[in-house]
Amino acid sequence: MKNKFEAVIFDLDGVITDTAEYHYLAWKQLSEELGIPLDREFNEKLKGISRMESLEIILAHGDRQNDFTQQEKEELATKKNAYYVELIKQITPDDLLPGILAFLKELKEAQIKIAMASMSKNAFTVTNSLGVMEYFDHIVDAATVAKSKPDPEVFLKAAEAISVSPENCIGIEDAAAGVTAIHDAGMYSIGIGDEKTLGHANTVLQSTEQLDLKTITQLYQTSK
Ligand code: B16
Ligand code: MG
Repeated sequence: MKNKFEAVIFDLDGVITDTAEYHYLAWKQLSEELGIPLDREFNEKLKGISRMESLEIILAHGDRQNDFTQQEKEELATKKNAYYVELIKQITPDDLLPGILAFLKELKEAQIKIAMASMSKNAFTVTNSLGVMEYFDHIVDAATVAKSKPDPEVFLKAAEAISVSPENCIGIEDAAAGVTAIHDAGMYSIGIGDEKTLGHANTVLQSTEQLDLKTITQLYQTSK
């Protein structure tokens, strides 16, 4: 049996809070202005993907990838962010997903390190509004990450900052690209959501409510 894990590295959007929905609404508003249809199924492709890369995926989907200069693309991304920033103004501690606060408290008490690996440049603002900043030993600044998920960079940066080797970390993600990033970082992965999109995770839980120390310790220690 494996030793105990030493750290949990959380994704933000879709794991700690449901900002994934706000990202979707903001992209939908922008894409409607561009005459590109966007639905929830297509939106799955954008989860965990950086702002500029998400825009490229949407433009390609509408066959409009060659219609804009780089500067115009940057303006479009800024516009989407303005819609998003407006939506996240409503966030309060009530927007923590079920079970997350209790889980953070449990980890803290057990002296397990806690970090965040989000691609969002709004991660600090959102975490602050949720009132859980004090639980995190480190939050990776997305502006310092060169390669978006599914690249493992953001998870490796988080582990390095808290001085825990990747094999002693558990990563938690709601996005397919995020689960791939955790694997390629050499960590144990827990997917939150649908088995169909997250089947490559070591474990899939339907809801954050199922996250507790006893369960994940058992899952991690009995894994290969
Ligand atoms: P921003 P995560 C990701 O956050 C989101 O899943 C993705 O939809 C978003 O485009 C990306 O952050 C960048 O966010 O535009 O706020 O910088 O899931 O890695 O926490
Ligand atoms: Mg996410």
